[in-house]
Amino acid sequence: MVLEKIDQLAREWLEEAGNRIFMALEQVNIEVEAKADRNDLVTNMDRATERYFAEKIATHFPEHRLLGEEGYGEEITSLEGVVWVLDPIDGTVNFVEQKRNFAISLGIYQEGIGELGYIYDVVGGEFYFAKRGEGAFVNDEPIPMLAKENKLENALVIINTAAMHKFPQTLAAIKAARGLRLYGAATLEYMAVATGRADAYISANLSPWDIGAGKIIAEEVGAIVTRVDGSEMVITEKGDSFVASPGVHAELLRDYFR
Ligand code: 2AM
Ligand code: CA
Repeated sequence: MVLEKIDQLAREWLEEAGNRIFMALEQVNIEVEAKADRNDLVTNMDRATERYFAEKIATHFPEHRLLGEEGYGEEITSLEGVVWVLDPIDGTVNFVEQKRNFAISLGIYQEGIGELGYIYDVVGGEFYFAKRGEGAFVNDEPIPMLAKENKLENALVIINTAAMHKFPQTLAAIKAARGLRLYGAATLEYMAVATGRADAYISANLSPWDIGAGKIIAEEVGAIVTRVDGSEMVITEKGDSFVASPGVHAELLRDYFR
């Protein structure tokens, strides 16, 4: 089965890429460049990691395509065939400023369906994985299904500043919640919801590689993933993202976003 082969190699490559990133953190020569704006950074390690995957995929699976942040893959607008959706470093600002709280993110899509998801928090030592229909895991321990009936008043919510600007009603939602948390890496914010450390994550302006793996893993434990208005989130299109446990998703949608 091709998915088994992909899984075996993806794990090897993620481990190797994680080791290289870990070693790079010890050295002083991380080269940082701003892309679109001063929050949007890229380093030599983002590029080296994506290039490493691009070469491995081309060698082992020449018919597969890569959709990656740093442009070593192809222009992709449809998810025909097998597509590797990769963010070599999600949370690059954290990588540069904190040397932690970043992750490698890889989602495997086959004919548009998310089959395998991996998020590797290299410094935190947490390896999140899900296979569609077979559950989600962190370091091989099953992640429990999310409680269905949580309420906003008991919920921690994660809402990024772009979403606060775009959706002013988020401020009232934060006030109604138990508290606000921000981590600065979309993948780890998705995993905070998947593991119940937060109940909702709302973000504007995410790209396919920010959400490709997170969606697969979060949905596998019963999280609801949509756009902020509740419509379907098509991962090939850039835009806003709203992931939450079922009760909190329904309450936020009903009272604030519809
Ligand atoms: P990145 O580190 O891979 O760029 C917080 O900034 C989160 O939003 C991170 O997951 C970051 O991913 C993502 N993000 C997406 N587009 C961004 C942009 N233009 N500037 C800053 N962060 C962005
Ligand atoms: Ca990135």
